[in-house]
Amino acid sequence: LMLGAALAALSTGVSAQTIGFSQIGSESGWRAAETTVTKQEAEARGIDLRFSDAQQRQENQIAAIRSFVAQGVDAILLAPVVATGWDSVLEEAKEADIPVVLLDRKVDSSDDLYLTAVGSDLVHEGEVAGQWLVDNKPEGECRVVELQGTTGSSPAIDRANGFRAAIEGHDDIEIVRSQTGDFTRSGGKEVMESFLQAEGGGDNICALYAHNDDMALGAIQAIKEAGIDPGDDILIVSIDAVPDIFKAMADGDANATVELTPNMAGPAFDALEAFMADKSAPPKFIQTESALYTQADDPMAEYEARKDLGY
Ligand code: GYE
Repeated sequence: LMLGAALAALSTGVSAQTIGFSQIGSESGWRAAETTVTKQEAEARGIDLRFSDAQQRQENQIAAIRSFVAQGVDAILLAPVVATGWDSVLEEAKEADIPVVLLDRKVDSSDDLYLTAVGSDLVHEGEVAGQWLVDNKPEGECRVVELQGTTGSSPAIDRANGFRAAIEGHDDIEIVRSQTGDFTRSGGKEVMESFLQAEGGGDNICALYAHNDDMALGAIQAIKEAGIDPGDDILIVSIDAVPDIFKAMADGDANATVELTPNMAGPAFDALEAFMADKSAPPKFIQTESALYTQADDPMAEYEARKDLGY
């Protein structure tokens, strides 16, 4: 009888959903929090989440998606490491009638190859960071160094463009060096060391713009080790709002960050549930908020509010 009931539940689709999640890796504190939150959201909703960590490699993500399709999952979440090269595998999922929801990064593929994309306005984040610098830079010429995210990823492309748009027309602000730190702390530290060396120290650098907080935190360490005062001698503006950047702000070592919620899965699962219930199509882009935080915003309170969230 119990087996019969279980089979009936399966055949009527009452059984829990199975959703595959192809995650990029664990390059940043933000990424780790997104993974934690996604697992928690799935558990709270009774979703059987199949998690795959691609360790930063697109080929691993493509293999994971193919495996999810072969397993016949009900839906797929994809955080795409780079923007290009997804057409074929997204077509395969579409052929198999498996909806794909993009998380936090965008793809260059046509938008009929995925159900929806949950994420922030990545260009706007760069603009907010750039505008903060325009409003807060010291008098006179300001030479900026930039730590970019993973090459070819949509946040690296969009955050670079947004920042440039914000400083355009401000002739006293100039980006003098720009290099990828791959969204990691170690990358940020290493590249900042090379920036300082190439600039003959920190005297000629007015500000650092980092495409995420982790790179900023690595750079802060490099700046301190060079005997320079981050947050004062070199202004630091970055993106994500991870707990440690608030600590750095409280210490006066960092100046501003733009918040990115790690909860992309909540809106993604909501959209999938509605779609599966009655095929109602969500908008192609579900946008999360991008709030600016500075040293004036009680950074220790912000740290406390986030420190247990899986970062
Ligand atoms: O800002 C960074 C991460 O894809 C928007 O990826 C995301 C970025 C996030 O590793 O910390």
